[in-house]
Amino acid sequence: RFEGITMAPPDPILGVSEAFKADNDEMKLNLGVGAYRTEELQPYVLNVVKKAEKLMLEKGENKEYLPIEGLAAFNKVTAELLFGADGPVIKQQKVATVQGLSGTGSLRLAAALIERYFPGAKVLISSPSWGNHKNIFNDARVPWSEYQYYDPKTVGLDFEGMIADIKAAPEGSFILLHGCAHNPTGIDPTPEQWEKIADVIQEKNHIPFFDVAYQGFASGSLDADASSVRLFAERGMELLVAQSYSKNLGLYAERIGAINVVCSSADTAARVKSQLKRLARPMYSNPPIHGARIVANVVGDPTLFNEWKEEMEMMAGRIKNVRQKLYDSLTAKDNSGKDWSFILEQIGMFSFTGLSKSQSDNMTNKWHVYMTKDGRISLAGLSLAKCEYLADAIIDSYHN
Ligand code: PLP
Ligand code: TYF
Repeated sequence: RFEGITMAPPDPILGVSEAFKADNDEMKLNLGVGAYRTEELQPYVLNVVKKAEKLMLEKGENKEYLPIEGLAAFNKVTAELLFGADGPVIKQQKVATVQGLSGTGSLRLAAALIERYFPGAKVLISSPSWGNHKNIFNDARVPWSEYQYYDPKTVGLDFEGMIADIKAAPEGSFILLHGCAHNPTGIDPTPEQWEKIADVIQEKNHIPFFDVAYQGFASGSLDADASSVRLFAERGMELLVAQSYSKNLGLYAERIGAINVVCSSADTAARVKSQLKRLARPMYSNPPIHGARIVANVVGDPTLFNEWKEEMEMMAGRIKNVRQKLYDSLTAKDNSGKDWSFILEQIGMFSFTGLSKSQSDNMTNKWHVYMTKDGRISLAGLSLAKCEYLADAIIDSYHN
């Protein structure tokens, strides 16, 4: 019966951590998975999370089931954080918000909605993108194709290619966009480019579908990191937004996020929400409560909310510091004349180094630096103390 089942390949990102654990070299460095580490390279639980949990314990809250759509207080604050409490779509109640199993589960719910109500519609995914995007749409039986995004020649955005591919997609396609801090490249469109992207999407009657996994974590500002989504929402467009609190609140394992569907009216939003609940029910019945309460408590309390912003700035700041130090070290050590400034232009948790698969293999096999094979490194897993070592590894791998 089960004998015929073959071994599945490891996850290309999470599998890197397993290989890292098995390495006993003292210089080893895990730059694979995108998870924040302190300067001592230890996992970090935010102080506001500990405070919110203490409050929850003191209140003696119960563990009753949540409704299918999740915790009402969470759904309210998560949509407000995204669109702004004064955002027109919030005021007009045009947003259907359902708590999801973090970013991944929320994307999966949106994929199920597309499969059911837009049969045959295609999702366009950036090339490259977060590896799990394709898996999610494959499993939901939603057809997808790619649009040009990364230009290896400039280690920058292929804006012309991106626009051309979005234009060429069948009318009414879903265009998957990273709200900020594009994973894996760290390359985001400029505000002017976002406007042009919105123009083309509107012209073609496409539906923007944002994946927002790094709000506040990319720049340190919740509002700045939501500006792409708000630009589209303020044009009165219908759109989808999946949110995650894995990175910005460090709630990775709590699986807390949401799917937001901006509709043309409050009435439509109510109907869409009812269908999202219908899709969630047979998949997992209802979502977990702990992370939802943490988010609701942190955002709902002005003191905790301010402390959260400070901690986010601290995390974003530490990543910016290692980004700068890595650039400085590469520039000082490398005498080939290569311009490393692309590293400073990228934002968020990752840097796309431009290292090929075999060069990435050299990083791991010779230097014990664990990273994904696409040349992505997580700067969140790097300390100032290790920048020089990493620069040596990168230069050696590049020029060999
Ligand atoms: N989308 C992107 C672009 C990501 O980088 C991630 C990972 O952090 C996610 C979605 C989903 O992560 P999670 O399911 O932990 O919220
Ligand atoms: O890209 C990353 O590293 C993060 C973490 O299945 C992650 O988004 C990686 C793989 C995965 C879930 C999260």
